[in-house]
Amino acid sequence: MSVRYLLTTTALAAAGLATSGPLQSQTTELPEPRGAVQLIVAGQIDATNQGDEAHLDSTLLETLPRHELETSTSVTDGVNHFEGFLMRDLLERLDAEGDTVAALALNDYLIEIPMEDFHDYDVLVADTMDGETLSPRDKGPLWIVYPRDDHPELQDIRYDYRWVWQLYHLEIQ
Ligand SMILES: Nc1nc2c(c(=O)[nH]1)N[C@H]1C(S)=C(S)[C@@H](COP(=O)(O)O)O[C@H]1N2
Ligand SMILES: [Mo]
Repeated sequence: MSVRYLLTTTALAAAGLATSGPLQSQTTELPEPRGAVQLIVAGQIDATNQGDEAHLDSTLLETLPRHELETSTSVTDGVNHFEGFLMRDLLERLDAEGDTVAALALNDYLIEIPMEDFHDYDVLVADTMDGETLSPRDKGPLWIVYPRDDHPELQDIRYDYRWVWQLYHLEIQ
């Protein structure tokens, strides 16, 4: 590969031209996944790396600011300590715009979540609980966790539905 080729593609990519066709608006840079894809985000996003979708591996997800949350859940005993990233930070990273996030799990569970949840609350996409990496056998690899102990209104069945475990696909609508 020549230096000239590299410079040209870099300049085109920087200008947002390398991947956009005539009808496509400028896309935000997002690296290609190198490891196993943990989460796919589709729909109304600007940052993409596979067609119209963002395919996110752990390396990319780890670039999002880490957050911690202590809360009880409706499916475990006592208070658990979760770590992960905020849904809000992910949606901002991908330039997502929409009213609804449809969250799909490995077991085909599907629920639509209003976008305002992620602005109103620090909703976590957790990858660890009590210091252990969440495995697909135990609510992992990703679990949507609401700060339910901090907000009484979240202690409601309407929100329990939105605690999607084994999360693997989001569609912004
Ligand atoms: N992946 C996945 N997440 C899910 C579900 C499911 O079936 N699969 N059930 C939802 C529902 S209906 C509720 S009320 C909460 C708590 O589920 P549980 O109390 O039935 O265990 O998790 C939600 N998250
Ligand atoms: Mo439920």
